[in-house]
Amino acid sequence: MKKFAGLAAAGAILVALAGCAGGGGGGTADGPKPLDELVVGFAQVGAESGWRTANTENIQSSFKDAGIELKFSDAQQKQENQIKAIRSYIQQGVDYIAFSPVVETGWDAVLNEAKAAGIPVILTDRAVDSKDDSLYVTFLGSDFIAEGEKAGNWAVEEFADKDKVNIIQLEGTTGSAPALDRAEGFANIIGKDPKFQIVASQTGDFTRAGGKQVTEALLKSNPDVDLIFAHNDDMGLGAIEAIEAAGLTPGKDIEIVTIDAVHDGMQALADGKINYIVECSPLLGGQLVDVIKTLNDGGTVEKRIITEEGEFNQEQAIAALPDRKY
Ligand code: GYE
Repeated sequence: MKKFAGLAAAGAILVALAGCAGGGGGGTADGPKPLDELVVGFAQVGAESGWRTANTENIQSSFKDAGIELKFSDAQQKQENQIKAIRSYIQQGVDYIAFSPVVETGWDAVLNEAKAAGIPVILTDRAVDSKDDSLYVTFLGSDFIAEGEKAGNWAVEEFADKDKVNIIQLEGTTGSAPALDRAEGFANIIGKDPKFQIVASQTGDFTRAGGKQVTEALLKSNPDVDLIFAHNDDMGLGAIEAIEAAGLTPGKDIEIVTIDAVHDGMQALADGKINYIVECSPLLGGQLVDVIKTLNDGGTVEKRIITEEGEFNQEQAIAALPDRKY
């Protein structure tokens, strides 16, 4: 297994080369701005999941520790709110804007406004779908296609002896990078063998309530399900409730594979109710602060900074839980 491969390298991906960061930002021709004079605006997606809560806490504490002022907004999973927050950061003349785009498309106009104002934008966690990659300095976050592929590879091994595997897929927020890419990665692997059939696939919007509601409805129309692939732990946790309410045993009658590895998901895995979790780390705050410091010093960063992650089976979850920070 490839667990934790390269984890140590994750913090070392930033490169500081000579040259201009592109756009304005804190660093000026006179040299870097003192950190306590920098102002960063962060437009968060919402508070939809355990992952998001951990991500928000980590970002806020990383900026506090670095002594950099952070303006923070929560868009409640609505793109229009995120666009408003970004516009307000532009008006306030912050030094940098960072955000996690709720969906992939529809950002060019507001990002052009930031560019015109000379404010560098850093994408954290989720990508945008734009032809113009000059609209952001870097995209810092996980490889969601690889995460979907890891879930698919586990399913191939787990069901090696079965002739037919019926799958329900609980999708994340429609149009979001992690929902699109995790579905694609999973399909890349299971699509090679026709014994795997996705009998139903619907969005649960990355929430526990959504996962429960969708699973309840889908189990009624698809009584013969072997596996649920949930795009995050929270929807998997909702699915557990729905499976139990249907008088079945999660983890046995219906197996579950999820992505994230937040505390409640890991507990369910340790309890045998989830069968496997692919890790997606929410701890992006330190890397985001490093990017901003590098740009402030007049350096450049790589256009894509990928977070390295592991995978957990039930024994590994039991071993990892006591030290898990989120
Ligand atoms: O997996 C999910 C959250 O964008 C990677 O968003 C993030 C996803 C995460 O709601 O739990």
